[in-house]
Amino acid sequence: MTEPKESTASKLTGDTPSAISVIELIGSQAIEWLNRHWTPAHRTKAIPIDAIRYGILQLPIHGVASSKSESVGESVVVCSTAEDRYELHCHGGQAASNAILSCLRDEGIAVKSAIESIFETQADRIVAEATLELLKAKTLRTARILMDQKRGALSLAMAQIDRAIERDDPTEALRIAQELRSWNHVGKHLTSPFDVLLCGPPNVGKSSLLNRILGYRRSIVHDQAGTTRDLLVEETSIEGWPVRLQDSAGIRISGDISDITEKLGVQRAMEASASADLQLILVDPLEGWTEAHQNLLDCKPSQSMLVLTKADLQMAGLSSLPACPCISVSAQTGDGIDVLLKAIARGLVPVEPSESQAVLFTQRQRIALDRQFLG
Ligand SMILES: Nc1nc2c(ncn2[C@@H]2O[C@H](COP(=O)(O)OP(=O)(O)OP(=O)(O)O)[C@@H](O)[C@H]2O)c(=O)[nH]1
Ligand SMILES: [Mg+2]
Repeated sequence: MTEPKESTASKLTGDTPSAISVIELIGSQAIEWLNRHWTPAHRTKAIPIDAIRYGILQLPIHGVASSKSESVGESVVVCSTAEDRYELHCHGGQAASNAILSCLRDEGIAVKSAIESIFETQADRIVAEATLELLKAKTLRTARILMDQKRGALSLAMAQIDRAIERDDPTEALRIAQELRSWNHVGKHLTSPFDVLLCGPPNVGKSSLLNRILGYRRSIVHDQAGTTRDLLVEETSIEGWPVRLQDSAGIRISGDISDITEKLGVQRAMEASASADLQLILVDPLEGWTEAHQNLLDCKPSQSMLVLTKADLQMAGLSSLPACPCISVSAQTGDGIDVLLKAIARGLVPVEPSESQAVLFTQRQRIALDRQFLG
């Protein structure tokens, strides 16, 4: 005889104050507990699957109440989402959810964190991982891709690889794996941002452009060269992709630099250039293309974009620029900023995964796939 599975409860919503908290109750004890404590506004106590019922939950003030006067009533909406599975929607303050959870705990229902509960109740590990990552998604665009994985796109692709290996068809298995890997540059950034660096010589307008993209004055702007000394980092989203935008110290050829703070700032900027997913090399048309620009481009030729700044000053166009995507902007008027944002998005993700496209989205999944093809 198999042991009956323990009944569990977990709070699905976070701990910050909100209008509503949601507690999930799973297992055979759930309905027994509801019948003891919950009085529906309807005459019937039945809660069919997918139905939504309003009622009052009578909770003990301290421990188990022996009379109604030692208990408090909480308005709760109960939904049954599957057999022996219920959601309780109560008031959002800590008091209501804590009272419900401690009553459940006192009456033998195991209270678990939402994460523990997701992994215990979801047989498909990838779907459980997608549920977790979805909680961290900051944009609709990335949430849409994770939602596809939660609905089974990646699990299906992994099952197809397993079946191909079983029927001794390594070519097909490898084809599916290569297709999956071709989306890794997107999958790695569904919850952690792309690094986009603004770099170039002093005074080209890096800080002004950062402020214009963010929409507020995050960085100090001044006509004195060498205003920004340290790396300044701010998270935002560009065309629905999460981005860590970095403003850097103006880069000059190190032989010209005597100030130690400036030297360290330039060093940081060069390190950031090496690790950036995309660098925007800013060029002031009045100053033109310099050796410092060339050094930055040489560091990352395929992940660089040139940005001609101060377009409002209407200086003569530059003729001797390297062959590289180039956009003209004015941080002062905003001209060209929309075009630049679209170009950044295209530079980071040239093609977006189509609907239901399988995408590996955790390090564990990428390693697991690689291991399948070792040996
Ligand atoms: N007319 C005009 N001036 C601009 C524009 N962008 C920046 N500037 C001016 O250029 C000067 C330098 O701007 P910053 O944004 O501080 O330049 P930076 O590249 O961050 O400079 P450092 O931090 O010193 O390396 C300031 O006087 C800005 O007002 C622009 O689009 N149009
Ligand atoms: Mg600056």
